[in-house]
Amino acid sequence: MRFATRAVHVGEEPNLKEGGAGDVVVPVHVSSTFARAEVKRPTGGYEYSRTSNPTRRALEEKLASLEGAKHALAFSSGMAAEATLCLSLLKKGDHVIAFDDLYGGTRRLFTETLLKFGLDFDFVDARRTSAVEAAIRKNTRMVWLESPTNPLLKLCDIRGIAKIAKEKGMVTVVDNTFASPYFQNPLELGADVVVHSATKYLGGHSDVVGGALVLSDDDVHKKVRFNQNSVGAVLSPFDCFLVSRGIKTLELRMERHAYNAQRIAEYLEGHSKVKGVNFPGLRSFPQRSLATRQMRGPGGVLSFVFMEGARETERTLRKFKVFSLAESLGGVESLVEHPASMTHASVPRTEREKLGISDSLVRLSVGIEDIEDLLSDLERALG
Ligand code: P1T
Repeated sequence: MRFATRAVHVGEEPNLKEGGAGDVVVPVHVSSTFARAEVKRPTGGYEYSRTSNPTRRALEEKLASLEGAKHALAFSSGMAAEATLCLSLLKKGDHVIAFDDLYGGTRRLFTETLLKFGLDFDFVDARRTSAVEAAIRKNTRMVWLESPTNPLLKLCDIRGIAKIAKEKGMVTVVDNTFASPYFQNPLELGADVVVHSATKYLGGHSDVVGGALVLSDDDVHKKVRFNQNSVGAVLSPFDCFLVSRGIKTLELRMERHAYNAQRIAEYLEGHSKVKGVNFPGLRSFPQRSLATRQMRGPGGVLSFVFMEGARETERTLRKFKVFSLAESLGGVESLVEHPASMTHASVPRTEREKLGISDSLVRLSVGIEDIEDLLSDLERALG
């Protein structure tokens, strides 16, 4: 089955057996526990909802299908998924190589939470595969990538890096939140684990916080599943329903997000108050050939450098009317934000500036509204 069909149907096949109601939408199983007929064996395969739940199971099947994977696990946030993955695969003394441009919260998890447990991190410019290779140590266990990155939309060669990592026995993790499974499937490129903030395109409506891990290796799955139950940061049944519902329109939404973002990127590129635009769909995008090789579309997030300084940038951000000034991305509504003071405020200033996250950088999550209204809003705000 093709993507849009799987997005609608996988995990939600109606139960037409005797006694099944035939729901075309998986029911929200709110029960925290499940009764059994015998002491030693759960009758329907379910025991307790932290361990597993039928609504969560349905979502996990859908997620695995969309990433072409064997397994998926749904968490209470993207950060919960990331933390559980690290707890499952790393131990004291291990070294991780991470892309230096990452969501600020991921960087904070590494440098402020996990560092305390004796893990070591190196942040490298993974646009150059050779920089990743040069950072490998004897104790390197994991390579952590985002592609495209948040907020600068940098790409890395997932296939090339995963190949090197595999040869050295390291796990390659790719945060696929920005592309969504509609535009990119990192496991097909050789990655081992895909991370999603389901809060973004998967949920799609800014009404749920969730996360996911998607993978095919049975051993890794066993470890992560054990720790998902042990740590307990699972997605609630109602939130699983919301994410499953969101995914059904993922293809339609992503097509519109990408179309609107392309129009806006091209408009901004020609604007006299804009110094540069970061968007994989632009002809001028420096990694254009890599983008067309590993992605099926550019996504709906872009960032641009405003010609003005910090104060004028802040003043401009307050002038938007259709775009809301807010963190997050991937919802149907357009959002504008200031990475240096919002999503990436936890990254030290010197590091931010080195990466290109200046006080004049603005990030847009382009929604699915009418493009003419979005362009007028930009014109008014920048004008
Ligand atoms: O917010 P949460 O669901 O916990 O997901 C964290 C996360 C992980 N990975 C990427 C690439 C992300 O962008 C995020 C969350 N990002 C934002 C809230 C933001 O505005 O960038």
